[in-house]
Amino acid sequence: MASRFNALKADATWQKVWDERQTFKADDASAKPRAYVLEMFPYPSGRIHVGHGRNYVMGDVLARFWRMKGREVLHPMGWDAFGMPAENAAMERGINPGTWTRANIATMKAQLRRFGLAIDWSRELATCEPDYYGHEQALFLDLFRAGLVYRKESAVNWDPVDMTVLANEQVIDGRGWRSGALVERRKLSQWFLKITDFADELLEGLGALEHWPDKVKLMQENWIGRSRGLQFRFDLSDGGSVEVFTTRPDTIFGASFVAVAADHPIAQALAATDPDAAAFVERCKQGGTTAAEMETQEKLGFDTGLKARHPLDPDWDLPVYIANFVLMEYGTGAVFGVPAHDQRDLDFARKYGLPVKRVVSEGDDEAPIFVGDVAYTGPGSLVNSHFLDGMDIEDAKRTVIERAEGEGWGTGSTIYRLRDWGVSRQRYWGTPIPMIHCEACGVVPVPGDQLPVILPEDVSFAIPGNPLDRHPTWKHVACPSCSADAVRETDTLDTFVDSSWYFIRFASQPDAKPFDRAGAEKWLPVDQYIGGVEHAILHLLYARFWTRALRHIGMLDIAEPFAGLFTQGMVTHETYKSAHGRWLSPDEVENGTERATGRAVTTGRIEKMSKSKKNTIDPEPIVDRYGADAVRWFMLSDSPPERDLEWSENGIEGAWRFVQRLWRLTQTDESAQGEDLPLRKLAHRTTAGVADAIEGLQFNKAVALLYTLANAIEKAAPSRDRQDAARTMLLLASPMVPHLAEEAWAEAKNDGLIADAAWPAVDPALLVDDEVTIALQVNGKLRDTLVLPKGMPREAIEAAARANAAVQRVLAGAEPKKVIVVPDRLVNLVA
Ligand code: ANZ
Ligand code: ZN
Repeated sequence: MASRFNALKADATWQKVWDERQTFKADDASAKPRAYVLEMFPYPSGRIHVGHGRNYVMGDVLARFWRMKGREVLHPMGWDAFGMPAENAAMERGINPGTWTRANIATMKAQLRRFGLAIDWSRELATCEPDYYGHEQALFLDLFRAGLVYRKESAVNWDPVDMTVLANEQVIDGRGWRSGALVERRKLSQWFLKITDFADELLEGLGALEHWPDKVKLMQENWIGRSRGLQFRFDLSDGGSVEVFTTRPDTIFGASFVAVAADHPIAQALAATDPDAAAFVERCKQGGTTAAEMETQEKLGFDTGLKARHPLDPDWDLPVYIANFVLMEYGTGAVFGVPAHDQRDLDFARKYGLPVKRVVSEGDDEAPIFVGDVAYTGPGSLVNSHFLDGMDIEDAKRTVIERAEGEGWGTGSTIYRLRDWGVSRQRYWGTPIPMIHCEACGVVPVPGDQLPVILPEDVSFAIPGNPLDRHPTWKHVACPSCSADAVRETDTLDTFVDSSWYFIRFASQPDAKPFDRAGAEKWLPVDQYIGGVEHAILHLLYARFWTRALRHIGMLDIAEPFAGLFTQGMVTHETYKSAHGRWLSPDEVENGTERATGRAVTTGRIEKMSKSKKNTIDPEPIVDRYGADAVRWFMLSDSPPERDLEWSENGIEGAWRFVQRLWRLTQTDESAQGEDLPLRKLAHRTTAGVADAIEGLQFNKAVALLYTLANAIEKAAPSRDRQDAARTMLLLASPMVPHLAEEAWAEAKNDGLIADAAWPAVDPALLVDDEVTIALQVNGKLRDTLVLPKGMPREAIEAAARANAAVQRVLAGAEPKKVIVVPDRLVNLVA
């Protein structure tokens, strides 16, 4: 019997055994109840850091637990393998993106395997391989045929120096991240998916997602941003009119100006004849396209000279401006400004000296002239508003909408912040969009039998721009419909498309089609999805949309892809800077000095591990030193999983000591006899508690329960119950420390693997507390408590109360006039 647990040896042994026996292969044909556990698949950026590790270990514990509970578990892994970093590596270091990506996958897979994860590797997929993205192209064309894909002009961020389109995150303070050049907005024809058709469904579907965090549902709700309001028309002094949308029709008498977006037809028409207007419109094009950026920009306007007639007062004219804070893409691209009750409008009005009239008041101040620079956006009643005066905001909204509809100048309407999903990316390393441009026929989809459209990998990044455009042969094809010379679409799909259906492909992966409907429906929805909160909006929304779109076209009858969602915290670490202000990695620092130079180091904030701050920790050397189980245990034990975990070497050492202790405790004396009821009860309670904790993803709680059980076993004298408790503890700990568990299981001469063992049964009788604490009162005042067996008869309880020393002292020999007994709760002696 080994006295010390040799973790490295056990890791290697059991990982090999699980592999050879295909222990974690999910059986599609199984009759057991199913469970699908999924962590968001990683981007193969280079190496795994411990933050990734924590994510996969959490899912792993749940997957192993559900197997032990008798479920057929699907727990797959793959690679979100397209994306910009591969192109950056190609540009910076001349490495081919495919080569770089595949090498990273190999490295990261080997690293992940060291954790001993219970993964069905037979279903591994990488989105950069034609056997994945080819099916994606087929699905894209299915959606196209169903009318859910269309093409339109849309603005992109254009870097005039690098001659390339930039993603929003590549625009930093309005400049290209590489060139530093001021970014321009340009219009390009791009492909869109009609996610807005599903806006109501996606919003209302959130209601059914009971096992999702509220904060994520709220973020999705805000992103979809359904607003109800009034769309109405102002007649203009030039005989035309302008439509505006407002969510605050109640404030209509507080209007001070009308403003249109720079790309609104009115602005465009004026710019065509007025050079000053043209210059202003041009100026509005600078800067990024994000709403956040537009929000923070200084408010700027250009007076068009036009006047807008107030719909409720023929004698009231409002000036019409072109303004940089009005977005063409939202509502009608035109607004009326109410400075007293909207901050942007107030900033604008103060800048251009426009009237600011109060129309909503919460208190006594009903003065029409609004002072100060903070708009009032709270509740209240209407003032200075003719027939609306005295109404609350909701009444006033309803009244104005009714009036507008009655008089025919407006209609109540609902608009959404959600925009259709632009999926075209002017990038190389992505799924080619399966479309062909023919001069005669226009845009022609690639016929199904010509899929996949394979991304050529013999490309060069020596010159800026998209290598697909420059490839000598790739884009030149015959038009599928007229056979004339035509060219392929050179844009690729947003990588969020790749991650919108990978969980379906994991569930079913035939060669000839994206998935088999019945096969996929067996596993879906994912029972527990685990990932970072940074994906709370886009990825989850797109995957929900894609799933609903497939249902809409009859390919899959699943409404929501992820029944349960858990967003885990980040792993954090201190940051360090050298005397020269360079970031240093934790390995480069020792006792507050830089290892290489001996110079003092500045210790910075504790931050989320990231490559840019060099504060990442590579788990591999740690696993080499302590074994996988200690690392797993630490990741699970230290803080609630939804919170951040600060990585520390001490924490790992503590975990390693506990693993050794567990090992000693499971080496029990086989011949021990005798009972230990309290320990037996604790073991059953712990079994129930750990199961609840794992199912609720409260791993730190499960760990705490196991510590308590371990302590009790350590203190207990040898007995049959102690031996059973140790065996129970091993089973309960096995999802977390699976290598140790297998080793101890085998040493104890059990048949089979502990990974295949059943979760211990709980005897409910042993869970009930059969002792109760009874309050002892004299004249209603608490004097002591009694611990008695549950369900004692009244007389016995009363006798015990009378015999209590504290009670006797207070009574001082007096006979109580009355004794009130509430069985199992309290005794009150009234003297
Ligand atoms: C008058 C008004 C008065 C407004 C007031 C707000 C407060 P949400 O709720 O986010 O949907 N708006 C409408 N279209 C716009 C566009 N294309 N670009 C910029 N702003 C636009 O926002 C709706 C409100 O945002 C609308 O209601 C409109 O301003 C503005 F006290 O109309 B409001
Ligand atoms: Zn043609």
